[in-house]
Amino acid sequence: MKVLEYISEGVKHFTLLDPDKSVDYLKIAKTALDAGTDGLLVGGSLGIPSEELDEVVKDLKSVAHVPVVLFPGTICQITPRADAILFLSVLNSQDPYFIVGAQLQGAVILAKHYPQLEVISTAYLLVGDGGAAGYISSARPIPLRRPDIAVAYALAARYMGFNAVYLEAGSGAPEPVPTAMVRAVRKYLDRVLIVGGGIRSGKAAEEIARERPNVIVTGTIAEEQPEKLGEIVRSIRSAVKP
Ligand code: 1GP
Repeated sequence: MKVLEYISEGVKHFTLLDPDKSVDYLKIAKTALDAGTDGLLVGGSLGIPSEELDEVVKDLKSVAHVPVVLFPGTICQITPRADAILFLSVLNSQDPYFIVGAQLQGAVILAKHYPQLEVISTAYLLVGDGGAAGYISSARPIPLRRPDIAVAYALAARYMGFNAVYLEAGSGAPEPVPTAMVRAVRKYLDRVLIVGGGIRSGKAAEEIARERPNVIVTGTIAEEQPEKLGEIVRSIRSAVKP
């Protein structure tokens, strides 16, 4: 099954592993897999050498029975060992490089060298704090109280043909993407919706899951309080139980 198809069904939990931050990525991944995470995202705002990324993804693939998906912060974060890549365009960046510049460089690498890698075109929208991703990509984050602006961007992404929209509060953000914003975007978006950033509790994950995004991503919690991952995964499952 293609990864896009897999994430289109239900509400899944993905664990973000940032190899630049976590030396213990394999340990974190195993904890997340034991907790029942549905997939692993690999990447971060700052790069690591591509040979290292290759090794990281190889290691993760050896333990994971779920998809391993690239979440590149730079064009160096591409390896054919992953199952898919979120081909990100930061639609609310003020710098064309992050909207289409890096993408044209990355597209050539993908087409020439790794045509087998599944590509999931993703409109990446920074919200609220925006974190390191927002800072580095020169984004003008969507204010937390303006779900209408998020909807406008999501509609633009849909009409532009993106496979997915990713609402990102930023890694370690003080608060997650507001549920009202997720609800508003879900209402208009008939594509994959991914939500992440600042989710630290089962309650926060459950509230977001009730709005039926397709993927909820947590990263920091896996590094700082891995014991909470089980609670987060269970909360998502119980929120969407028929
Ligand atoms: C993925 O950046 C997030 O979208 C991860 O955020 O580290 O705050 O969980 P946290």
